[in-house]
Amino acid sequence: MHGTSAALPRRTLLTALAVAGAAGTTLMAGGPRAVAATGGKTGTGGGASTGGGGSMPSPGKIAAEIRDEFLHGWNGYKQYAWGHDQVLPVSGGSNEFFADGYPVGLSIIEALDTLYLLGLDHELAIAKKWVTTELDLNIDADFHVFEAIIRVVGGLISGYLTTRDRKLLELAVDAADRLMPAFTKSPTGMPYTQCNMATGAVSGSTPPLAEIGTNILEFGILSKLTGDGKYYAAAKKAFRAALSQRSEIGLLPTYFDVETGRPTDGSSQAPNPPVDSFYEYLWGGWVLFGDRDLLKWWNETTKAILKYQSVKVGGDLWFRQVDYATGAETGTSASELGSFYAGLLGKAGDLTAARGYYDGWTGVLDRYPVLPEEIDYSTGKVTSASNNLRPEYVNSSFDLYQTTRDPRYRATAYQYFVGMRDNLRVPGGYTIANDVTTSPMQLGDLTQAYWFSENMKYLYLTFADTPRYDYRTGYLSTEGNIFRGVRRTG
Ligand code: DMJ
Repeated sequence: MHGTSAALPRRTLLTALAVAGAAGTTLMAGGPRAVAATGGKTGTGGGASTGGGGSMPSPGKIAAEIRDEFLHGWNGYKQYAWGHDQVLPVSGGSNEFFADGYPVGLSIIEALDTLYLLGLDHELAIAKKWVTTELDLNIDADFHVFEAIIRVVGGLISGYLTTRDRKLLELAVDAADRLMPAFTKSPTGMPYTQCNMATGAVSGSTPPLAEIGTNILEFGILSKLTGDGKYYAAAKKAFRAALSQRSEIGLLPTYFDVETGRPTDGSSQAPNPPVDSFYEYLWGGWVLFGDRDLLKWWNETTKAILKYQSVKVGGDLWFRQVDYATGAETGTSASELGSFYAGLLGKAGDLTAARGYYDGWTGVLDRYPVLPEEIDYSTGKVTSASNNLRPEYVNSSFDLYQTTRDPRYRATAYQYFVGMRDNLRVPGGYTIANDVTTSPMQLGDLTQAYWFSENMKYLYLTFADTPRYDYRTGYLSTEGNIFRGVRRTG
């Protein structure tokens, strides 16, 4: 059933569907939901029911299971790929994420703060030693600016915040300084997509929104830690340049020419990639830095997205693609990467929309225990059947559990964990899947480096009650890096 076109069962209550706040109605088929599938409306103390109808261990026991599974993946990386960017856990090989032949130990950088939060201090010492003695970013190769900021700069910052080893901060500053030409050489301040880490040569002049705006958390923290405002100023200038291009109805398109500042397409794809974290960082920047411009931009753009793009399907909420100038529908696809947006909406106070969107994705999880990369929410069909070990759904589970303490978010996070463990665990760690619609699933051969920073951290923090994290004030980046809420006790 590769790329299955088998329509998902229709809900009995699939009737009138309203485009929230916009005129007109559209008929959509909702994803399926086994009755009581989110099951977590029960408590999570010993033996609560799960989405799959089984029983759920206590939170402490689940946290211990998650920690063990993290170690399983970590040990696979150590055995087969130490010092390389990513492990191929099936074949026992490795690959580099940024540039062939130029490893930066990306999985180690991504794991640093997770190792701290999970209390794996011996492993943290080994990881930190490798980074502080081996990592040299003077690399004559093009790095993807967005990825390098969220993964390398962000991983080094959270590594510093959890260990207080100043060498990690120095490395974070070094990485950011090597990437700064992408911003400073741009006539508009919107960053180029690629930057040579040794020479500062830039290329790639039409980035999407996510690549323009997903940097103010990393750069803002660096400005705070170094006292040099240039990082924050560069990030905010990029935001301002993009936001100046909003249409009269308040929406943004997806791609921009950094040299003219003008859009190169006309479709608003929020909250899907490649715009997703642009909006996440408006909200996060307000929370972390109290910048009222960012709050205003968040409020204005979110209002427009909800008005023109949200679509009610039964009790669920989805987001359609629209012409950014007119609001006319251009597509009905939903990327798993967009599922983080439920948690973001919840954190920002719109729990109705957050629940509706989360419930939509939970319906897909009930059908496919490992989420497919993309569906068409209007038909329920899977349009991309692979899974890249994605963390976004459980990112939302974590955020919504922190926000509401509703046990159903723990139950569905456990459902996600069990689905991943039952299907993507291999002797060398955890792997991506080529097709989640087959049984058994067709597996690929890669542990994404972000698995060490995101999936297992969101899961662990959802169930553990670690004294190392301040659950009240904590804030994680789009890559799951801890930027606020580190507690140095315990
Ligand atoms: C991660 O690098 C980050 O979560 C990013 O925001 C989106 N893509 C991956 C995970 O899917």
